[in-house]
Amino acid sequence: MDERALVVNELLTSEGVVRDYIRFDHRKPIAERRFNCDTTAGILGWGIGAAIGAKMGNPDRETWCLTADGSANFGIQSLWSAARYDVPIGIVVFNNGHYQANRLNFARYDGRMKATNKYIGVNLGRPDIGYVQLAAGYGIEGERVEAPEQVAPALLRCRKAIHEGRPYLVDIKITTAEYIPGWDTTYYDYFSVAGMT
Ligand SMILES: Cc1ncc(C[n+]2csc(CCOP(=O)(O)OP(=O)(O)O)c2C)c(N)n1
Ligand SMILES: [Mg+2]
Repeated sequence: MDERALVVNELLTSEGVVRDYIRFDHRKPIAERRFNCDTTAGILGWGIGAAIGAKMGNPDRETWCLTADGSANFGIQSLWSAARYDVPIGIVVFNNGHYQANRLNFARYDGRMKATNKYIGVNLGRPDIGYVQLAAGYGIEGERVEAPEQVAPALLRCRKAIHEGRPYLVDIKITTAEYIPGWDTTYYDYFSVAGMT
């Protein structure tokens, strides 16, 4: 990542990655250093659009959007603007297949979901959202990563694409943060409307 990169971070439970792996030298003015764009509001779905705006305002700066999977899905149509106006941003989806922040909050609430080990509304596994296919639908290149050794080559291809002037999306399957032993993370509140007739 460039020393003056703009990092738009919509990571929720994966946010520690930004603190652990990306350096921000706060002694320098923002114009001269890497900048972490975050929100204090906790609203989701703004990340990709914000990265597009950040890049439009700073065409000379390498720009990355690090977004969680649920959050990406909330604002995925912003890819249209990236495609339409050739906005070369790197989008990295931290895809844990869950609304993990909500699962953790439900666990902390210590109510019926925790007692029954059935957490409703938080497993995003069916359908397994194809972010690469979504990007392709907007004419944006991308790839899915399912093993650790695939991460670095994928990010290098992403960086190459954005330096060549094209947006690029990397969909990385990750494990859930703060996993509690014994958790049934496969359960979800399934019903089929088609099956009701
Ligand atoms: C617009 C909006 N809708 C709903 C929420 C509630 N909410 C907070 S965290 C969260 C789950 C986020 O899931 P994901 O983006 O995949 O991140 P993870 O928790 O898995 O790290 C949701 C739905 C919100 N913050 N903003
Ligand atoms: Mg998630």
